[in-house]
Amino acid sequence: MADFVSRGFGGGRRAPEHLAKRMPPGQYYEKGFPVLTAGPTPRVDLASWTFKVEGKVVSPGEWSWEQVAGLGLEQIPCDIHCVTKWSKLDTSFGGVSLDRFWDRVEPRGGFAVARSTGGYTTNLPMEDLTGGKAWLVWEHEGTPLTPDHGGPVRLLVPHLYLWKSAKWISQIRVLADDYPGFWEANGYHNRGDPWREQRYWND
Ligand SMILES: Nc1nc2c(c(=O)[nH]1)N[C@H]1C(S)=C(S)[C@@H](COP(=O)(O)O)O[C@H]1N2
Ligand SMILES: [Mo]
Repeated sequence: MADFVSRGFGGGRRAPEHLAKRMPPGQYYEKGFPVLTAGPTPRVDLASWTFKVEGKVVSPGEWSWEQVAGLGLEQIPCDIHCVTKWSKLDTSFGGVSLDRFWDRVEPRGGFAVARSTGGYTTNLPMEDLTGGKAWLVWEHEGTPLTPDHGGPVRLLVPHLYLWKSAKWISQIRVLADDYPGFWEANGYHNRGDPWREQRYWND
């Protein structure tokens, strides 16, 4: 089916029929990659950037860019869903599973807060960050992640709304208790499962 046939009028764009089952409720089909950032895009210098994993872990870790990139480059085909209602299907990122970091630090808490250069935070249960469901990524569709999309390195948790995928990530802190991040403290749902339409705190 040609693209124009599936484009509705009045804003709500529908996915091509063969992709319809991959659209969570209330989402529209977006072919572009919109930018959504609260505040300015920070400059991250890879030479001094590090990724830290701290908190309730057996051995805290800090990795330089060379060390992160040295863990390998996995291609991650996925669909992404923004709480502002766009979904981008059949896209891909390149990066490394967070499981590689968990193997080294041995987490001992059930929750985590991801923190970005610039101060953005988002909270997730460890269940959503383990078992091949979350990555540090630095490529999008085969090219380096641009600064507006969180480059050089961002978190990717595609099974949850995209506000959980912290751009310009610098740290993950493992915790015994759950503490809301930036949007979660400002009315967004604590977990953010797009298939359950967990957009706002009372959804
Ligand atoms: N550091 C940081 N990460 C962030 C944000 C932000 O403002 N700062 N916005 C979040 C939100 S609300 C969304 S929808 C996605 C948007 O990612 P994109 O701009 O690459 O589409 O990034 C998330 N990660
Ligand atoms: Mo968002």
